[in-house]
Amino acid sequence: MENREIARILRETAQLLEIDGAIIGRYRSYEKVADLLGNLTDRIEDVAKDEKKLKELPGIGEGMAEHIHEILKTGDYSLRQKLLKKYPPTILQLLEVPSLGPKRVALLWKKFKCANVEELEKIAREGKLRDLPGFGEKSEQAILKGAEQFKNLAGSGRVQLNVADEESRKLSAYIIKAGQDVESVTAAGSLRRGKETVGDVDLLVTMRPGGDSQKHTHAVAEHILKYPEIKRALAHGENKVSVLLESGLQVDVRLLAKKSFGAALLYFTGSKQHNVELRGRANDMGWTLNEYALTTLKGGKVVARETEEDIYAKLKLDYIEPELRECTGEIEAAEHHKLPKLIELGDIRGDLQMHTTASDGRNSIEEMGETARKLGYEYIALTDHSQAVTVANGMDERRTIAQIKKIRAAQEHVPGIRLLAGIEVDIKKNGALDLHDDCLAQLDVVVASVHSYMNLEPAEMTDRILAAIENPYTQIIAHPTGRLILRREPFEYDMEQILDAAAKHGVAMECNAFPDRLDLKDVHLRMAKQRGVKIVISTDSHSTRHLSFMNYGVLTARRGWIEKQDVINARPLEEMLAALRPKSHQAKAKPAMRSAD
Ligand code: DGT
Ligand code: CA
Ligand code: CA
Ligand code: ZN
Repeated sequence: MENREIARILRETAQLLEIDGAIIGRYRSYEKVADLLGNLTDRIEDVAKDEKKLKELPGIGEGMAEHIHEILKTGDYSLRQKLLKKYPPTILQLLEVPSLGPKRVALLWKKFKCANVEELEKIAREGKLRDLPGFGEKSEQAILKGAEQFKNLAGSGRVQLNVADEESRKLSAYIIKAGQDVESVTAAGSLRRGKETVGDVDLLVTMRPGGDSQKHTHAVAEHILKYPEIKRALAHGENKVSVLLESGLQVDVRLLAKKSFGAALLYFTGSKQHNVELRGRANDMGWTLNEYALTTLKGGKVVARETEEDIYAKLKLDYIEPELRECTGEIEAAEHHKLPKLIELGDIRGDLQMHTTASDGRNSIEEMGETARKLGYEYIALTDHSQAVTVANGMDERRTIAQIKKIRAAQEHVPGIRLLAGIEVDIKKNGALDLHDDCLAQLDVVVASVHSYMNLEPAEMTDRILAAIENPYTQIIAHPTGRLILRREPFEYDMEQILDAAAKHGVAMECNAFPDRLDLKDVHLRMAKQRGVKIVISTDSHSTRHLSFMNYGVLTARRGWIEKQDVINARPLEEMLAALRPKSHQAKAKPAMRSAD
């Protein structure tokens, strides 16, 4: 069982307990362990084999250890099941509606037996909420808006890219084990295109020549249906199996002959709109394109089908990477040999945002450095939070200076990778940075970002970010729109104006690779590139495990047509430092300031 799955069960238990009116200490203990699992490097399933190690983890005592064993053994937790008999499972949805918390959800249940978002909307529209204790007309409106947001976000039935990716890898590894007849398992659909959320996973399974008879295909389908993490089978045809996994994710598996793999991969990768354009083009050339092959209109003679490259070439197009297949000009670019040469994971030379135990990270400077070195990086910046972010134990000037010293000292113990002293300095409500200039001047990398007052009016938010960009110490704006995928909408502001200012002042924009963020997103990255804004792809890691999220940032950047030359941290150390907004600039902008280095 994955940590994420166990964390979900514990978190739901905590939420149900809170709705049920349990005392705070009781449900918080479940929440704390759920948080812990989210950041744990090791699989708890492995840790739990050693009772002593399990109980050494913070927050896990005798009782909690027993609960974890129960979950590992049964795949569920009896207390959660018991509570779910008392309340409908959909009541957990209500907790994800912005402006509703457990107390209000409990009240809604008590008064109206309301346990899902549709009922909530109905009650709110009928004006029945405003008279409840602690509600009022204003919160009724807020709840209606929240319900709408929920339907676009958490209630959309989509999952984050990393969740789909991990589930897809696990299932693929299982299918490969079906035996000799399976040659390959490939993810298609939105997952292959690297979309930030995935509706369902599309897997293509090719059979070895000779092993692709109906009998063999049938055996593979039977094997797939025995996958332990299936909640239920949705469809089971001759060449297609659709299943719903325990995690709630749907997977469509298609079994096909190797000879038409290219045509099938092209078709099932999509996007639908890209396919429509390709089919139109094929028709204009006197051919027809479907999931089996590109063939002549008359006579049905096969023109191409084995590889995507073949098919694109016959259509007189350069090969189009999956991330670009969104029908936003890629076909025209392919026709005129104008496609970008997209950034690749292997181009990345360092990571410029991560946290350590100095603020809200789980690992030390040395541990982060060591893991990054193993990933093959030349440099990293350690960027803990500044004081305004109190929930994350942000650092004031004194602690920041001490942290710089610690990073310099840690360098001795971590050879082979350069440890840069950085900060993720908070952008305050008025746009000022959260630390004194003379403190900021001593840092190698200054990353600035918003963590509070996220609902300002667009004009005020634009001015706030503009002020941060105009501050001569700001080098990178991190997670610029603040969105949390499927959970929180982006800030509203004038993106074009912000990007123009970033270009003018030489401030880089981050593509935050943390899969909950992916911020800037693809469309904004493309806008940034068109303005010559420099891009940084950083993981915003809070543990060593998160450092490998870089992959999702790169996918997002590729969807934004980003090339190696656009990305600062695809450059060697000295060039990267030279590409950051210069420190000399700071001295010039503020003549009274003496640079500290
Ligand atoms: P998703 O699952 O909502 O994240 O997005 P996709 O793009 O994976 O969409 P999905 O799973 O419905 O279909 C996978 C691909 O299969 C899609 O990108 C294009 C292709 N496809 C599916 N149905 C149709 C169709 O009716 N017409 C065309 N042209 N292509 C289709
Ligand atoms: Ca799909
Ligand atoms: Ca599908
Ligand atoms: Zn942040």
